[in-house]
Amino acid sequence: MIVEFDDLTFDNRPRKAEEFAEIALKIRRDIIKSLVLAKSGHSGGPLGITDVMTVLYFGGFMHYDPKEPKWERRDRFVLSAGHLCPVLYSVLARAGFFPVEELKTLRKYGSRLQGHPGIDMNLPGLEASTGSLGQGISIAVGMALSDKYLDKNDRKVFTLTGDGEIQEGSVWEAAMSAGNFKLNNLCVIVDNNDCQIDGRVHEVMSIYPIDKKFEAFNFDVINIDGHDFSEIIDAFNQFNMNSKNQTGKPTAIIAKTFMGKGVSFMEDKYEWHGIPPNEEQAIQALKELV
Ligand SMILES: Cc1ncc(C[n+]2csc(CCOP(=O)(O)OP(=O)(O)O)c2C)c(N)n1
Repeated sequence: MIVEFDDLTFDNRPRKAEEFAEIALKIRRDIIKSLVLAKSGHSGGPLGITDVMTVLYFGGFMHYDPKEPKWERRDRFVLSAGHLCPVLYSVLARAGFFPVEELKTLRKYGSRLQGHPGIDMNLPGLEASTGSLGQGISIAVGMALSDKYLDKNDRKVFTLTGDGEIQEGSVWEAAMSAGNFKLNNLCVIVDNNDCQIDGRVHEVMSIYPIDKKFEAFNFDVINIDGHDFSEIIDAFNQFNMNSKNQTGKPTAIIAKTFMGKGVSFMEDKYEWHGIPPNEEQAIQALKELV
């Protein structure tokens, strides 16, 4: 299958809710294209969290400079659910960190875009190696601790975790630390699609109620529809306000999403957790994503 990527990039600035749809569409198309070429990888989660990632990177909520990826005042994002990397790679490329064309190399031998993110690959914009579930959130807590108490700066740290991932006990040790140390500079996003590798989260091992758990660990919790751009914008604005309150709490945004969002035959189906579309399915998906 011949797959082409245009080289359009988007800037990072406050946008009205309706302006995000075009960017999110571009990213969902990138995800399908890179996965059909890779012939392996995770489709459902990346498509489901695309709207949240689009607002985070293109709504002016994170400070970063694609021309200077290591800018010392940048905010940092840690993809704790490392298997969702097709969406992160697309977002970073569309933000201008590296050529969009490189998305063709997803999961290829020697590529900077590995099946789970590795900082040893020196991919601009990537902050941490992740993929072993339950660890990225601890890395993010460490970053937020050092920013707040050692370097005493006003940088923010964002991390994204899956709702299956939060079955890992280490997630709650990280949450306990974040609450205890009042990490108002930390934003934990939970991708609540109720799907995991082998079933519905509430059937495999229920983690509900998610909001009450984070509240119990002294988080400020915001429940949103993860496909409603206005709600996503409001949530990140709320985190921005929380982050300025030095005595405050960390923030958890619980985003209700649908796995495979945007592609009819993938939507809300956990079977799409860890497989790529074949050529026929990719053609069908790209027909729908217009
Ligand atoms: C420590 C660890 N155990 C198991 C896995 C394999 N694994 C990868 S994703 C996943 C399911 C995660 O579910 P969720 O966080 O809900 O992600 P989603 O299915 O929504 O993409 C599992 C078990 C892993 N990557 N790390």
